[in-house]
Amino acid sequence: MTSAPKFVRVGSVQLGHPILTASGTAGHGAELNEYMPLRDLGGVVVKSLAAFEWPGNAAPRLHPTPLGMLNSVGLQGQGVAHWIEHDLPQLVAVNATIVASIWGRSVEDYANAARLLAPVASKLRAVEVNLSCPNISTGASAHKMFAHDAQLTADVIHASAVCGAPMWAKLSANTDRLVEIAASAQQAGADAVTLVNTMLGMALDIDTGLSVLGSGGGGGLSGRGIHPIAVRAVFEVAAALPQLSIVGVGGVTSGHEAAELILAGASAVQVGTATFAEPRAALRIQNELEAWAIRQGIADWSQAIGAAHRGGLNYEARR
Ligand code: RRO
Repeated sequence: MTSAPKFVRVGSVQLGHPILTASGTAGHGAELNEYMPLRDLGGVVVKSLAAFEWPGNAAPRLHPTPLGMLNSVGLQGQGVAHWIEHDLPQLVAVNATIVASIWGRSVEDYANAARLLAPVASKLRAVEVNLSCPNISTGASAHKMFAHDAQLTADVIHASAVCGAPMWAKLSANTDRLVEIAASAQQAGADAVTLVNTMLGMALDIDTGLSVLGSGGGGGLSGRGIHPIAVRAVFEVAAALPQLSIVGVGGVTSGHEAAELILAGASAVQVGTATFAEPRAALRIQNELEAWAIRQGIADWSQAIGAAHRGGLNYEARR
């Protein structure tokens, strides 16, 4: 085998490669194209967009941790209409495979964001419906997360269908009901689930005794430290819902971690936090994943996707 598989299927859509950028880590538009040709990636998932402009949380919004990063960006963005006018044309111009992402504070907010995207649906490969932002409210108060509730998840997916593009439901691993919630998203019409968003986390400044984040509360933990959580989430959902396509995300810093998520059952993999330290990370990881596929004699990504559930890679050949 001298060349890697040519494309991969995620639900009803086809991507040229399994590696995409993760939402919130690759700008709103084509910013990363000056570091690598975005058209060469499997896709670009843009920062979550609302039907309205939203200021986000107070600085500091990021805090490094020993094995990753905490963030409380707070969904800052200029909204879908601004994105369609200013950012989408740049992504189209560089020939990126575009996945938009939407968020809201209510089911109606999602419907509004999805409705605004509908006129440009033909330019989008999919819409990722972000049900799992850890920073939807500021302060230390408990917050509501759509992805921690199977019914709310279904309601949001139903409401978002008006976008007219295949939907990927982005879920949270901060629940013991992930399989039930993924099934609910699937039944409501999600074409795939994206597993996982950041984990709920917090760090304190021991001089002030207060949160290190400007929001005054916790944030979302990403990076290397959450990778095994993502692998397990993907593995368990793939085992329970074998017909549901999964996009894996969480602590992917090399082709090794991307391959793990694919073996666990992900059809595609997103690269997030690694991009902050290394803007070309997604392309490097894509090359490493291809090299792995060639070494393993993988002619079609379907041979690798979920192989951990079928006795491992090349199970028949090893028998
Ligand atoms: O903007 C954020 O604070 C944010 C979002 Br929308 C998300 O989905 N995950 C995250 O860690 N931060």
